[in-house]
Amino acid sequence: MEKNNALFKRYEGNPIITPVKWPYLANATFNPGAIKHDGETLLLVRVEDMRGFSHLTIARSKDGKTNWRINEEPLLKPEPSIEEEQWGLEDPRIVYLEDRQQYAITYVSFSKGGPTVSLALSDDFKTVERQGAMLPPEDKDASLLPRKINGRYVLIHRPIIRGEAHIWISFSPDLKYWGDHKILIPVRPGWWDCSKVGLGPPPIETKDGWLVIYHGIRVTASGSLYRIGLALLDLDEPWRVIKRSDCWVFGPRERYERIGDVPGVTFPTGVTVDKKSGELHVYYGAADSNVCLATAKLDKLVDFILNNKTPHKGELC
Ligand code: BMA
Repeated sequence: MEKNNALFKRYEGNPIITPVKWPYLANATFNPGAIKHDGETLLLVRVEDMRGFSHLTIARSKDGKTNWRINEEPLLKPEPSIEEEQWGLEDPRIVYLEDRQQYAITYVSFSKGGPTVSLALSDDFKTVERQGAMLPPEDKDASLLPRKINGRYVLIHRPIIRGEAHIWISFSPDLKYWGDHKILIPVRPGWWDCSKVGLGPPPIETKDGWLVIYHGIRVTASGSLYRIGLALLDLDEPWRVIKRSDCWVFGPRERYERIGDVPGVTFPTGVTVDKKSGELHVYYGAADSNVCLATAKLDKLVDFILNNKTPHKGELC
């Protein structure tokens, strides 16, 4: 039973997208990018094929919950002639870039040097223009901010440096050359997010700052637990973390989060915001198998993070 005061509420129709109902053969459908497009919710779903390689295919729904219409063809599939697309494309994040009036899709691609983050731009989700790898491997979990800050694009991402998996922030004048790299949200030794952290969906702009939903990993005797935390970045200086939640606010609990190809994984990658009601739809991969939905109120999340509240028994997650 979900408590009334839980920050995130699981949709009762979870999972909303499964490989069983996918229009073509797929092993898993999970970790989708999300955005509102043409008055509908558009998910760019990671589809793992029966070779273990992933591609990205569009699913649309009017209410963001039911009646998903799935394209027959991927929007982006690995192109063997491209060096960084040898073993699939994964975990897209989507933003609408205000200055260019284009959608930017950041996704994980795999070169022989390891996973890294690539960028594709699209006007209409019918065609995409690949921009190539943004930074050298190893890198994952990346999103742009939807607008430039002080004339520069902002990328939040998760390189692995010296074996450490912290969230970093980088800047670029042109989406091509990146610099001023800084650690933004480090792992916390001993905590629930001690092993690795990574950005979830694109940060959400609020009057109090950029709300970051991130995943934190603890490696246990029976595998990794992927749970969700919150942070708030300064609006004008997003390299400054104003707040970070002590506790995780969402984590694997339901059967569909505990049973699947990778048990114990909740992995949010997409969010849509209803400006009128302030309701968020957070789309996440459950156990690397299915797409699920959790809803939340934006003002409640911001209030929670600003006051760094401690949950009572049964609350929040
Ligand atoms: C991460 C990514 C995700 C995946 C998660 C859990 O490293 O590869 O795509 O959902 O691991 O397996």
